[in-house]
Amino acid sequence: MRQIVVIDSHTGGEPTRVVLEGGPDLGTGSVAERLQRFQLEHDADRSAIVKEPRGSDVLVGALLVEPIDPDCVAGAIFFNNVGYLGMCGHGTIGLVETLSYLGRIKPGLHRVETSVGVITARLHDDGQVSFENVPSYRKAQSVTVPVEGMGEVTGDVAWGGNWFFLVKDHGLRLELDEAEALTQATWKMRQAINAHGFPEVDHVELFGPAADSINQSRNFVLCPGKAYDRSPCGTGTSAKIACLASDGELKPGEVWRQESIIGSVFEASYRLEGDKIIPAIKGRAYVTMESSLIINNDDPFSSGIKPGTQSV
Ligand code: PYC
Repeated sequence: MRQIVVIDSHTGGEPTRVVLEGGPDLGTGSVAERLQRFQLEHDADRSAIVKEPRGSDVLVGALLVEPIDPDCVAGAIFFNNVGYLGMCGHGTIGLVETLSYLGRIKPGLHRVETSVGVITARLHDDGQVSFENVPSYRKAQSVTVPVEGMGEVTGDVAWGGNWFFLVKDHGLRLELDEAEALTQATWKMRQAINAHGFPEVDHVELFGPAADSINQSRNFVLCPGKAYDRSPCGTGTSAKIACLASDGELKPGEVWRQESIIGSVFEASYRLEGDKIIPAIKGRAYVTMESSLIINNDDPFSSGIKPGTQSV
């Protein structure tokens, strides 16, 4: 019998489970090397921590690891119901809120080591969290792909810490009561973009008009394991910022308010470092639960419900 100590939070509705104690021992090395070890030797723990019956398809895990860089407050490996994430924006905000809840950090700047680079986050006095993401960029503009049952769909392929296919013209209504139809449509778009030269894309992001006129846009984001992001998606908003900057539609320092499918909002902007676009994302997380996961070897679902029996 093992216990894994976790703290759950949500950022704009999207849950994060930070693993404090009892997770796998990944030894030493860079966060990217330890992520590989997690994947190769301890993947059952990923599954036990985030999947049913202890979690759900929408939950993102963040395993706290010792950072190599002594200036970093923590290292973090992000993961979900089907694998590992290079970076996770809502998860970073949830992690900073969790460290603050634990009394490990105070308002100010904090550096976090991820598998794709060091992220600088600020805990604000009012509890909001902002972070500067990894350099983000558009890889391909206006890629047209044939999508089953939808005809041709055109979008951009961009990196914001994860890979996205970003689509503006889709003819779909971005409302929560359409979540099932939006999931099916974006899943087909993902298959189409993967089959047409972009196998790396594992998130699809649809854009439409904001419900609240103080925001610039609303999105729907399909995550790799077929769950949709309840938040506006930090890495997805970074990818969007990279496209807007490349199109000359957003100047450095100008604010873009991105609304999610449930109406939660991230404030985004960017600065230039040479020719690199460095997005900054601001949002708020709330701690929802402190608990210990019990992993009992007699439990047939001690490692979560396996593919084939899961809901995706
Ligand atoms: O906020 O970057 C994000 C994210 C990725 C997947 C779910 N949320």
